[in-house]
Amino acid sequence: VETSFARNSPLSVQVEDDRTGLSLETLKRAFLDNLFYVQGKSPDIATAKDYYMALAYTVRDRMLHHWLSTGQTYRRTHARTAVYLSAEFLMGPYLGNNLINLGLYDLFEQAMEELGLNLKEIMDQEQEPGLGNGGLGRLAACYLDSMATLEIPSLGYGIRYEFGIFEQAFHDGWQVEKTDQWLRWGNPWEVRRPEWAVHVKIGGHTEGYTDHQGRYQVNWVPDKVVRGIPYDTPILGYQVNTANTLRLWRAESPESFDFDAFNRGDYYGAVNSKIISENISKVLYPNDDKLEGKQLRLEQEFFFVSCSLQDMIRLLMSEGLPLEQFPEKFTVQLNDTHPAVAIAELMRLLVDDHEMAWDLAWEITQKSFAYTNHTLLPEALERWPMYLFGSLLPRHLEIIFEINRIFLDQVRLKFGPDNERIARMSLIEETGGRYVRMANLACVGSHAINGVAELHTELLKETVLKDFYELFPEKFVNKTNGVTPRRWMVLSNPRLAKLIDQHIGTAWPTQLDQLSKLEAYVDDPAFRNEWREIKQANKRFLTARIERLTGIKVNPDSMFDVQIKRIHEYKRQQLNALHIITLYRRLKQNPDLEITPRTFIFAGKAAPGYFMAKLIIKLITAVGDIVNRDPVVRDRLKVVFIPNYNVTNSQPIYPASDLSEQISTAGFEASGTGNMKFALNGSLTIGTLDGANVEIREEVGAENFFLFGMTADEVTALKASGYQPWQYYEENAELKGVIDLISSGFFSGGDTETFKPLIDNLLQQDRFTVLADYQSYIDCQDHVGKVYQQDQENWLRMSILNAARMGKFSSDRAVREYCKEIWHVDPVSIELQEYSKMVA
Ligand code: Z16
Repeated sequence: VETSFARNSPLSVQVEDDRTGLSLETLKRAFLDNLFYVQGKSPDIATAKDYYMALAYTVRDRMLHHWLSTGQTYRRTHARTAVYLSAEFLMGPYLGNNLINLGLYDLFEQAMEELGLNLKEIMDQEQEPGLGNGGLGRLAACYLDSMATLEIPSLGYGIRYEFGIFEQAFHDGWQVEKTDQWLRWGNPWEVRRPEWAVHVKIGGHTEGYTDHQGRYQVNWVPDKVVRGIPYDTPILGYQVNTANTLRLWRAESPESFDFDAFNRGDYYGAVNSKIISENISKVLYPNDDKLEGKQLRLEQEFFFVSCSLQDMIRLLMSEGLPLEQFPEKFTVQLNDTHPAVAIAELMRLLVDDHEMAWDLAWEITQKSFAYTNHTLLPEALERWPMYLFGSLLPRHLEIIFEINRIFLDQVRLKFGPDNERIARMSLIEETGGRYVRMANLACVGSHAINGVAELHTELLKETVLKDFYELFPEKFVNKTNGVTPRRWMVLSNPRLAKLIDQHIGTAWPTQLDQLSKLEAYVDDPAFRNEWREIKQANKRFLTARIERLTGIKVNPDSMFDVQIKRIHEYKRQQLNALHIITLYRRLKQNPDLEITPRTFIFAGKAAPGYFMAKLIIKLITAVGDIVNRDPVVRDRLKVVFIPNYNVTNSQPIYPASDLSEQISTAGFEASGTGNMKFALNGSLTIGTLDGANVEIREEVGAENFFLFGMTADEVTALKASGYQPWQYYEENAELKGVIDLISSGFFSGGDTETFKPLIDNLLQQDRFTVLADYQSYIDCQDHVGKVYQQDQENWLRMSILNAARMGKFSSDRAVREYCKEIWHVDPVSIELQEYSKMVA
């Protein structure tokens, strides 16, 4: 960061409105004031991090009026509130987003420039809170942005992991993980609220007793208590006064516990019990679509759920409302089954702690919760060994048994004594080991159940939740995912946003359907030129970044063919790799072959325990090592793997992409949301009929979408008929050549062992039908290459039409649907309160 201002700028603070004023001079003074009084630095010794912190506080100071006014308004009006319960919130960096939502980006950019500083360089200093794995956590973040923008009273509750998703590096082309230390430099956006701490019980046993009215009650005697401390972050809406709250819980030990041990002279024990308690919020589990049945994970889930429900009850009572009003005050969305234990915990709080009758408590619980499912993969469905569940949550297990008893009677009433159905629907699995089934609990305890794309919701009804659909058809709804255009266009593609502003006005970021007005310019030469220029400029910018991050020089005039997402067999990065090797072999066989120059860009993390995903990464980097250096290729193909994919690193990629790879096996990607970010920024999609791809294609038009591969039904049918992947290998010479080249050790220094597990798996199992879709994919890619090379005018036209027709995929649309059809929550607009009134 430039330091010229350090020499030129005299310090002058103490101006009355320095906390909140918006003039250029005030912003500059406020920044210097925060640098001096908060960071404790004078400009001559300030580091880049100090500038970031000083700027973050300067921005935060301009959010607090919104935040306090919002809280006061919600309390005063007893606003009905949407609560988003999620184990993950993948928020991304706050500084740029808050500046955009405040409408102060340009002003701050200028203020920094006048101080000899560069806003973008300062923004680069932020360590993003990577408190999520991928789509599910990022969806939660987009929904918070949309709820605030739509002025929906809302609260996000989750866990303040000390270590978020690991940082990814490469050694010899293999992924290695490093801990994420996002809190190392402090977090200027959060406020710790110890005054609202709560206690959470864990373990122990239950005791029955008869209360003063002669009623049977249960008392839970835990063997451990942890303290949950809320950390609050304001979530600004775009160009509105609303600032909602994201409340994340940190686990600590209750003072009394440390104190007891300390008094016994057991200093080690006192400190150790503190460490054990703090473990609960220590680290995010890095699995996306696979359950790791660890005790600590169940403790995390219960911990944040219990903290959050206790907090909601406190809020309800602080407004003077009775407990019976819980479902009128709050509607609680369960982001997957991770928080589904909330159903049992609310029952416990109502029945045991507040002595409410079971039937009323159950009515309140069912009215309060709704459940979103994000996957059909059976290995992702949460089920907890019953002994583990019971040892941690003995009272909840009893409650679940009772819910189950009543529920199975209901099943019998409707379907008769169908024992197989009853076994499938029971909240307890009893075939080979006993488990608590969290999806079943979520379905029974919620009034609404949704999938995240039309196809996904239909498949849910036909497969994993079929029995529940037959029992409760009225509960099932679809809510196709969306993404926030503020972060994914305005912030990350400012040049395109400006061009759009100039042609259709500035309402589109909150009314994304207005993008359709761009269709009028699809044949306008000046507009088309600018569209192309912007894509080129974004590609040059990414090119420089790629060289900085990987040392690889790519050609910004080549097609940028991009697949960025978690590495998973069902997402089929290996199919993409087979295509690259196919093109490489063609060039080796015919060096003068006319091919479209392409840069293949990958990014994404593999779960640390997922061997096959790590091997896929190794394959891609190994292919890159060969292809990028081979003189025969003459730089016509390049393969880069951008390390440490996260929100920050993804933001410059979408705007610079030509081709978006959405190539999952049909029926396996619940929705996808990256697919939306690409198309909104003018990339064309090559994809299967999976997840939201289906709806994207419907919107942009089949002629503007590169479709390939089997449908979900065809995949099912192929497997039912006995899929034999090796037959595809034997019958397809080009595919055989590609597979044999990998097997020969060509990409592994002659070693034939490295990729053997991957190849054996493809030839023998191929659960995700890679080989069956290979030819269709290659044909489609050949077509893509031709259009890009030979029909650039048409490509540009398709690019514009894609963006123009993506209005549906705003998270604002998704949130409006949740509000109308599930939550029944209305907007509450916020007037900034006068300070004197706020004190009163
Ligand atoms: C996740 O990100 C998703 C599903 C899941 O079971 C667990 C995690 Cl961490 C993803 C889906 O794979 C993706 O298709 C979907 O778009 C996203 O959740 C948001 O719904």
